[in-house]
Amino acid sequence: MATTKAAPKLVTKTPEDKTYQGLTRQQLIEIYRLMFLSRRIDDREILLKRQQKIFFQISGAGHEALLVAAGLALKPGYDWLFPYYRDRALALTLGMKPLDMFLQAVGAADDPSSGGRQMPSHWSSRELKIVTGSSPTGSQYLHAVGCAHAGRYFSAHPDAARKAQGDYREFKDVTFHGDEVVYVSSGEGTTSQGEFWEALNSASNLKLPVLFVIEDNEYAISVPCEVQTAGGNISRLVANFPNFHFEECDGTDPVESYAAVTRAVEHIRAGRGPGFVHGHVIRPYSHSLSDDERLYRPESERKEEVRRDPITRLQMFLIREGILEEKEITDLEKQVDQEVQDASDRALEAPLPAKESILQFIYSPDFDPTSAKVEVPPAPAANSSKPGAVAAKTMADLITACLRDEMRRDPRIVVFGEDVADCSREQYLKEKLVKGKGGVFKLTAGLQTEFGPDRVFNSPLAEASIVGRSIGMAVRGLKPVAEIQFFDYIWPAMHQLRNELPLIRWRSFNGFSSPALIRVAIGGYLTGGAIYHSQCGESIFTHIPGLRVVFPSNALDANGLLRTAIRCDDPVMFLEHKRLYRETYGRAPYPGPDHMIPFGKARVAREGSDISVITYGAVVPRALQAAQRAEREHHLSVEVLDLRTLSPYDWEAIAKSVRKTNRVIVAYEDVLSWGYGAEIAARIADELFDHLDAPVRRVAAMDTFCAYQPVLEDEILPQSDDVYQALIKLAGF
Ligand SMILES: Cc1ncc(C[n+]2csc(CCOP(=O)(O)OP(=O)(O)O)c2C)c(N)n1
Repeated sequence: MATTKAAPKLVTKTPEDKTYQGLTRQQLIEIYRLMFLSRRIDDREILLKRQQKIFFQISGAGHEALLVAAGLALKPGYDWLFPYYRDRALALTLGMKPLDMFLQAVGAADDPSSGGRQMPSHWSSRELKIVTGSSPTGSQYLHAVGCAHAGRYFSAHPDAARKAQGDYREFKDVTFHGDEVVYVSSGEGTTSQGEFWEALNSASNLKLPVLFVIEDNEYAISVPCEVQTAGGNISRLVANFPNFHFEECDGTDPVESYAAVTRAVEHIRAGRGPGFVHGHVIRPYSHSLSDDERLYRPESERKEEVRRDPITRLQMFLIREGILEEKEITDLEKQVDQEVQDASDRALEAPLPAKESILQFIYSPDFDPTSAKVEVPPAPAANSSKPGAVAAKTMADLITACLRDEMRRDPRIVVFGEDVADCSREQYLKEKLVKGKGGVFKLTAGLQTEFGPDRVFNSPLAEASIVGRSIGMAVRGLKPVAEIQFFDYIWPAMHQLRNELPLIRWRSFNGFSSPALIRVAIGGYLTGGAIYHSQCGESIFTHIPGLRVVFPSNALDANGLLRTAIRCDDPVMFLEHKRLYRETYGRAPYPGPDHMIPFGKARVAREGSDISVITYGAVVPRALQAAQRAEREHHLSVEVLDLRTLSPYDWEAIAKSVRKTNRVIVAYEDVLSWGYGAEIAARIADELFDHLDAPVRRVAAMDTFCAYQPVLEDEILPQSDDVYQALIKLAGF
């Protein structure tokens, strides 16, 4: 049998100046180096995890080609990025160092992304404008939209970027470029999240410069793409969004990916709208080290995938094109291996975070809204005691007045939410065909007319989007004053409110912050408000570190606290009781444009010496009525303490009052069990036990929902009479 001798391998050197979709030979070598580096960091982390030297691992394996291509198409430190956990190769291409990654993997103090607080692959870098990412899938999409919106805003209003003293602006550097791109990515499984669609909708509608990158490895842990996505291909579903440039490419091929991303980026930089790149990639390792894909993927499928491995494919391409020889590839790989080894060795030696650092950066280290320095009393005219000298204004009036005054003072404030604009179809206003709406409670009426549609605008009916976009805006230095129309409908935004807004600063170790303000109309006593227009639930939010929660009971407090909330450097939830908006109780004259009340300072609404009632919101006037009656009928001297802010709350004032009266009721509108009063009552019992002459009592709503029929509503919600009865009982204990 004749043996056929293998023909000698012919390596035809390509001309040095040949390019591949604009990529030079040198760039292709660099692409290979970055892809290989990314893979090797994954491999090393896997080893370290098996040795129990790190505690979690999730890889970017199989996604490298698409991501290096994306990194090359973007400008480091110029464009903004909201990547997800598989984007290691992107982060490396932009300039993040292997050491930075290993420092996060071991949870070192010097982990630049989070100071040892976040799992590996949760990238963050202020210099590179890689905004701190979280573990929930998809929430980053809305941040990217808000971020792009802010960039657009600052380009149109460059004066707003200026620094100013005395509020959050002192601590926020604003940078922007007219042609910047905001990158955001996820796997194909995450496109099932509503927030993804909300983001596409707004980016499309507003023609925002967002680059959406979908890294489709066909699996979300064990769930394949045809289960996630109707028809199995996300590109087909999104194709009708206007203003987009769409690309679908082989994400294991860096040249094809680079061409696709570059075309999308060109479209975005030219201001024509967002881009969408759907790259088909592979996932050669299981989802994470906690997953074993052999349980749901047969050998045949996994083998087939190996053929598409972007690293081996590019290796072969470089050889075939005569760009590198095998020996040169081996040398390059050795260098990478050494770099990875050195970086991981250094990280393993790195000091761990000090336990004393745990509470750092829950709140702004720069602006303390609880400081007495924040206090500005009402202007003298407002304090005039002459009856009728200054007209008394409602809480609604003074909230609007504060918004208007602050918007005049600070061009970074934008007001948005459902129905908050005067009229989205501006020509109707201009032609004076309509008067304008300005909020379902009319608190933002006239603001669009005065400040224009860039600063006051309606959002789609999507609460997660309102909060998520606010986060992205506030990260960039805007001050979103967003409105949630009814507390009852805050729940679609819960994820953003619990897992994102209050965490941006802490999880990035002060790398980023998001001092957005969320105004929320809350509460019952509406006579017919029923289940879905009467809810309270403030304790759910006071349970979240990092979020300031304010709940004023009267016009003057609402004005002074809202101003502090706006100027503050932390995220704030500002709860406005609907029933108090136009109540006769608690009206006050306009206090001028600078009235500020520090957070965490209660107000003694009524002095007394026999019993303390600790309360807030709409229960304040009810408690005052009960106190007057108890005094009239039983000569009881009741002190009523209005907390004003619920997180932080004024423990000193509570303790002072309880030490004086030795008997205390905590009264609140929400359902009794697990409510805000539980914490206050527990702390009083714990720390003031020696000062108590009777058990701590709570007065609150029944443990049910608020019914429509007023007879039922009255029974369910705590009334003045309930507080009165509790006072009498407690006095007799
Ligand atoms: C909101 C949310 N739900 C569930 C999870 C748990 N989880 C983490 S990753 C993941 C799958 C994501 O799949 P895909 O978006 O396709 O990205 P891939 O991991 O495949 O790159 C799931 C379900 C999560 N992190 N967040």
